[in-house]
Amino acid sequence: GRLYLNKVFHISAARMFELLFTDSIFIRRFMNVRKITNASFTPWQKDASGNMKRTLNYTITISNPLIGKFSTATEHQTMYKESRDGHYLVDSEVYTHDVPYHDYFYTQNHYSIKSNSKRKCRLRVYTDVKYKKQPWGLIKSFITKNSWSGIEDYFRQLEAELLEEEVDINQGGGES
Ligand code: YK8
Repeated sequence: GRLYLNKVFHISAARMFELLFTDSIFIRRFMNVRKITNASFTPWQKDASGNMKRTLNYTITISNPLIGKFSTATEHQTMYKESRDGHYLVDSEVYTHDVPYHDYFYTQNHYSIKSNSKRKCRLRVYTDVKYKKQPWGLIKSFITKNSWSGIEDYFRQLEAELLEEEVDINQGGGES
């Protein structure tokens, strides 16, 4: 896997969780910026093992004309039951349904939001491209290369938007 984001924000851990993993104004706006449309979220629900799960469906806009312009995607998120106020652990699996070779791979993201102090947290995101079946070598490197660049771009922008949100939160009368 690769570490795409590893940064301390002047945002509490609970607030960070809310921004990223609830139907927040922030995430709605971020999806708009990324041209992610038709988003629907199921509510968090406890599964048999005590973890929390939810599913997101959306349409992503792709800038690469070789791949196509849009793809529907499904994201399965699991928040581990070990998560509590100070430390949230969320895994997500993203399946893109309409890109070439979509039945060969998916993306796994590990999010860690760890409280640093009352008003600070560290956000880490690890990502891995996983293969359900082994494609021909050239195809595999094509998938991997295209995935990394798309993922890198996404998390670079997420970091930038979070930095703006951080300014807003810390100017806005300190209700963070
Ligand atoms: C989530 C990883 C791969 C995929 C894409 C696939 C190209 C396939 C190339 C062919 C389009 C929001 C990505 C970037 C779409 C977006 C996904 C996002 C950013 C020719 C073989 C969607 C995080 C996420 C994870 C994986 C990303 C896909 O919250 O290149």
